[in-house]
Amino acid sequence: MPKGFLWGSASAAYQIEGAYNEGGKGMSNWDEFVKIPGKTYKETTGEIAVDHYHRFKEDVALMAEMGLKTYRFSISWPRVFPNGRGEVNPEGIQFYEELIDECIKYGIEPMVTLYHWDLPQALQEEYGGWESPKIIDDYVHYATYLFKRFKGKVNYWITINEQNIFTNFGWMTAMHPPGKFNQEKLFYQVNHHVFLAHAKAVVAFKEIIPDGKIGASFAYSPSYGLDCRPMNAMAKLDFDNLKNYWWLDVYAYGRYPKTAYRYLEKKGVAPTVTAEDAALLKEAASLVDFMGVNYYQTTVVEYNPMDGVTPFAEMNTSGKKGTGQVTGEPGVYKNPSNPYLETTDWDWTIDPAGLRYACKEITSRYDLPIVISENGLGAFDEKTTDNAIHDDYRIAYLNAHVYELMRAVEEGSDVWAYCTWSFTDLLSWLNGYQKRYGFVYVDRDEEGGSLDRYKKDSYYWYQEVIRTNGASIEE
Ligand code: BGP
Repeated sequence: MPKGFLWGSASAAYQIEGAYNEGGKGMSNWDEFVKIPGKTYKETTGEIAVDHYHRFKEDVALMAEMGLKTYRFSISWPRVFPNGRGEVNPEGIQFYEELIDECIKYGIEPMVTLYHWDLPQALQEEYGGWESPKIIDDYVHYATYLFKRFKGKVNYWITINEQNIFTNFGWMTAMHPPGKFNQEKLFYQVNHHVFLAHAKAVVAFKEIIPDGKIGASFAYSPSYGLDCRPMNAMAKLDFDNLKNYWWLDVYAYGRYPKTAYRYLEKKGVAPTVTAEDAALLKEAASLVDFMGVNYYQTTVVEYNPMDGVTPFAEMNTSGKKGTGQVTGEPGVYKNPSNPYLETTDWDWTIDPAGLRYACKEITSRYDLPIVISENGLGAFDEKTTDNAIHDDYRIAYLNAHVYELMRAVEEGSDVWAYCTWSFTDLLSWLNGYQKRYGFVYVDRDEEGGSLDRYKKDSYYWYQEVIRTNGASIEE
């Protein structure tokens, strides 16, 4: 990889910190949502998570020993502003200051995500959170406070994590807070508010830290058309406009894809865009430094008749292979499985070449540098009696993805960073603690555990990848 390449790992506050009611933290939408029976796997919560709040020094020391170049983590908005705005919580901000200083002490570049889904519950209750445009200024106030506070320490910032996912789960499938079902018009309006919050924060950022780097992280599932039947080729085009470019184009170009907008307008669910909004989105798009990409899998696209499948279906959250179902938009597209690819136990396709595809498409469409802000394998891991974890399947997965990433760089993509999901094991939002992603095993399950840390085989493997700057990757 190019000199200075940022080999990293990523996490999110709610999934690792725990200490949900300590240090003056306010409640988040997730603290409340997980109390609703049936929403999470075996009713798991992040109340303790993997206790990173109390063990961050141990975790960062493990990162340093591995040689990690960057650590991407998120700041919990309600830990910093318990009411969403107003007075800052000194203990909350101190925690992040110490975490950042600890990273810097070891030469690990901190990469901060401002919003990884844990919204102050106070704002949810006051005006419906992202449903109200009022959130834009509250988000910008929060972001601006952090830019000023950590200027000179944090160079890489991510405004929003996976806007496409949290809004879809929050307002369409009811699987994330606020748990609303099939509210399509609201879904697009909420997204518009998120775009404006992102854009305003980017503009403010460039005034405060002009030489810093900022972008959003998108959950990018590149699509493959099922075959060359024109109706399937058209379905792929429509899918891309509605499910990928709807977000990517706004971040990079500052505008919605026209044909998708027209389709949604006809359906009566397009967001209202004022001239002022349009100008702000354009301005921010001219200022973003990179496209953040969370890459896990690709999608197949086929035409879906009017009486075909809907966006609503059972999701595999148990790790029992084959329990996921096909979804789609009636009259437009559906996403059947890919017979050429293996899947994980949670039915996610394993497609290393898709990562190269994603990079190349972003490079040719947007010509922006790329930060791979997440990529990894969720798996059942087993700790042996001598405390080893032989996760050769994870090594194979990551090796193949990094190999393809290196090819994307060779083929012209400007990639700055590669963050695996995740460094330690952590809570999966809907899949409990049994779906593990880390290089470091955390001794806990759905019921609890000692929370002790153990290095997996993949820990030593990544250590070598970093030491050789990718030369140890096998073809
Ligand atoms: C992304 C999220 C992460 C993480 C990851 C793995 O969508 O940004 O927070 O959870 O996916 O997903 P899961 O935990 O569902 O396996």
